[in-house]
Amino acid sequence: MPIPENQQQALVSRLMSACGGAYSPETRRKYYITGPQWAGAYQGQALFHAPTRPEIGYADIIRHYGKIGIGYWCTHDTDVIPTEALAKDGQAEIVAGIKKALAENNVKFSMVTTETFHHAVWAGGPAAEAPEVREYAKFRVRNTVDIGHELGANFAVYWPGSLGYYVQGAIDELDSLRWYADALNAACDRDIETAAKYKRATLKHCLEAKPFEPQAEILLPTSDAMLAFIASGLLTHPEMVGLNPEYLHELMWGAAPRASLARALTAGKLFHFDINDGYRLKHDVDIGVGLVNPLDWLNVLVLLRSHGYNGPFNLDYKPPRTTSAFGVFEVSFPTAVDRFITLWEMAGEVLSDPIIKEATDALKAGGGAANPHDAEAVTKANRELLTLHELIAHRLVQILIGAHRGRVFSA
Ligand code: XLS
Ligand code: MG
Ligand code: MG
Repeated sequence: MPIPENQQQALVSRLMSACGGAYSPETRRKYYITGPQWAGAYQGQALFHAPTRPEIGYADIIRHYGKIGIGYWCTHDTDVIPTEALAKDGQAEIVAGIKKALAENNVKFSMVTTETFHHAVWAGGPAAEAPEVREYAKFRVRNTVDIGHELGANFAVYWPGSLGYYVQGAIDELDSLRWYADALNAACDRDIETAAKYKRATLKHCLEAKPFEPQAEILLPTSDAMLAFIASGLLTHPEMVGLNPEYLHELMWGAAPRASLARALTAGKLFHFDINDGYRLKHDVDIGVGLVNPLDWLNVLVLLRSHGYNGPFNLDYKPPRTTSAFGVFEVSFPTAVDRFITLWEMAGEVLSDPIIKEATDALKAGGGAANPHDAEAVTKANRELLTLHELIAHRLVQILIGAHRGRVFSA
């Protein structure tokens, strides 16, 4: 029987509560979960897709986040401030409006990011040949730092997706990287000044990599490329600059996200983390966290919990275009938050699971070969122990599906 339009929201709400397993807004607020303006405002549009949802302003998005229990909001400089108003009176008015909306809904400001990809001024990238483009880029990142301090941010993010080209040979990659570093240096210098003025700590400046778009070729396509860039000597304050990896952006190029994160942690550069999901070697589909790769996500969170990551988890995903405006805040955001919390708590269970612990300890103890220089003896000493790798993987799946608590299916 067809479901008339005026009964559909009620159906969605009834099935949402039938799903159960939701956390209260108070519980959700205990996690460092941040909600981007652009995720809430996403209307379902893409290169081949017209929007499916109406526009929505920042005050409504902040209100919805507050109600759901997403305790932090973040934005690009131009998500709500028109490009022409940046660093002018118009900006001050909007920033005052944002402050008010945040305070009214008990939502804090976590991060500000400079949009260096959308406006026509960035057609040649944020580090184009023309000096005035580069001066404009400096102006923009300095202004972003100012907005960040004004609103109480702790992080600034930069996604240099337009640092690259469609056709090869016209730009010199070494020049581009040097010029891009100049902009980051301008941001850090401004931050040092502004933080002192506001008597606040400086921001953590986070680079975000994405391998395949929007340029055809990207100069800093992966988090690892960015680690090398940070350590290249081009930055005047490399200690202020780290990474904002995005789960899917690592998966997109075929990486193991957990290994990418491990390399960032090893370098002490995992500052911020964009959470979502998707598929290997595809475009940036930005699906809600845990909908595609929940087991991999569990493993990622085990790694982050074991190594004390305490930065934000930023819901940088796109509510699907099949989800209505009602569904965005009734289904999409609350379920994304709750899957994250569930996986985070499960990761805690993994860390205290006695079977995993004993298996891991046994692997680390090794078999105790009498002569560690004898390949055959070393191999033999560990042969049976190494079966534990598969046993641990099985145990992780059991924890994911609840089988460790005795859940079984009878045939
Ligand atoms: C785009 C990026 C973007 C950054 C911030 O793919 O994920 O949303 O997170 O500019
Ligand atoms: Mg992102
Ligand atoms: Mg993405």
